[in-house]
Amino acid sequence: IPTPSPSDKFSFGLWTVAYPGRDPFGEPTREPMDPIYALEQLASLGAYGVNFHDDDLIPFGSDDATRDQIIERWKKGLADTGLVVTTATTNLFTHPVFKDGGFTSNDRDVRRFAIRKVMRNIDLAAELGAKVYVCWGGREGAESGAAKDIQAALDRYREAFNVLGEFVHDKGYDIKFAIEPKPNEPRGDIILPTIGHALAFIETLDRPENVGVNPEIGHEEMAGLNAAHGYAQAMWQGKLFHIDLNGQTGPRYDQDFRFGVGNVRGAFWIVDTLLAGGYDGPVHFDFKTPRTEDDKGVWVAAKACMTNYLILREKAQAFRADPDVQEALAAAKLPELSQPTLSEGEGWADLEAAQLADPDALAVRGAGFEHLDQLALEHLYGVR
Ligand code: 3MF
Ligand code: MG
Ligand code: MG
Ligand code: MG
Repeated sequence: IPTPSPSDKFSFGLWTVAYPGRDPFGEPTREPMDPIYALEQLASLGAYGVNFHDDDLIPFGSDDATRDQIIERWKKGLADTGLVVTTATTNLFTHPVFKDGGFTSNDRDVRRFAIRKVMRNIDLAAELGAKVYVCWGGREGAESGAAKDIQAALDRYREAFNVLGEFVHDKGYDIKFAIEPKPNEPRGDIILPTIGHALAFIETLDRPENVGVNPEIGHEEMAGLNAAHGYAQAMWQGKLFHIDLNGQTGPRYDQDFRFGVGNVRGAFWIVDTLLAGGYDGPVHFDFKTPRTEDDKGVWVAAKACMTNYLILREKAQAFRADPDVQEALAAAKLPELSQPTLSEGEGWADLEAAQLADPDALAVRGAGFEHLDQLALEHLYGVR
């Protein structure tokens, strides 16, 4: 069984391991977790980095002196454990003030408060060396049609990112933003529900080059989408700034299982896609340990996220290196897909004049995809 090490660049949200097991139907089943204890445990398991919401570390409403004390203690914990702050983010969803959203609340005072809250935590993120600032707009949305003017809300969403982009630029911070799409939960419908919506939105911003996406496997699968395809398009557009890996079994509530469970086959293709695309950012997990587990179970689950990634990484590499697979890829014309459809120097007029292959003859050719996929499954099932 492979062992995680910091060179694998595994990172965890503080909120993931510290999740105490509260759900919409039940009280927490675990005690609140000391953030320093979380750092120590993560480091001992071989993790590389951490990611946190402002409120994960500094309770909402803390006075400045308390805040400073907490930050000093956190910095010491980081230095002692060697963990890196890869990413930071803002909680714009827990406090009741955000019940109708942060950046897109109908209430202008709430929007002003939300942007300020983000600015304050970006200052801290920069101080701690985070390179990516994640924005999950979980409360940006609606339960009913007239409640939200979506075009006006998108104007305000854009305004918020433009102001924050200006802020980061003026302060000279080396920080990029990553928008995390999600289709629903906690709102009935969330704005920027998928990777595609987010990518299109980003192009409307003042500084689109500074904004990418942080797609979560579970969120895409909640929408019935192929998460690996979404990751691939985000990389193709140079926008995969960060990732949230976890497990989900189909379109239902946001399960946040540990990575590698749920849609196992989907997880295999995610890892293969990340390797193929050369993703080199933190390999970040956003999971929740089920509330049936005690503290020991939390660390079993956290470690398993990393172990499962390493297992799938080995399998994806073995799949790509297998001569039978290479033969099957060629038979399935994968290399041909990388050839431009028109030849060098050819234009539409040449195509119009060209002698084409007979479509009926083309139509009878088998694609060979079943053989190829069976080889992948045999690697995944561990018999190759
Ligand atoms: C909710 C999420 C969030 C985001 C986090 C990062 C609380 O479904 O996935 O976790 O990942 O806010 O910004
Ligand atoms: Mg999530
Ligand atoms: Mg989730
Ligand atoms: Mg997430």
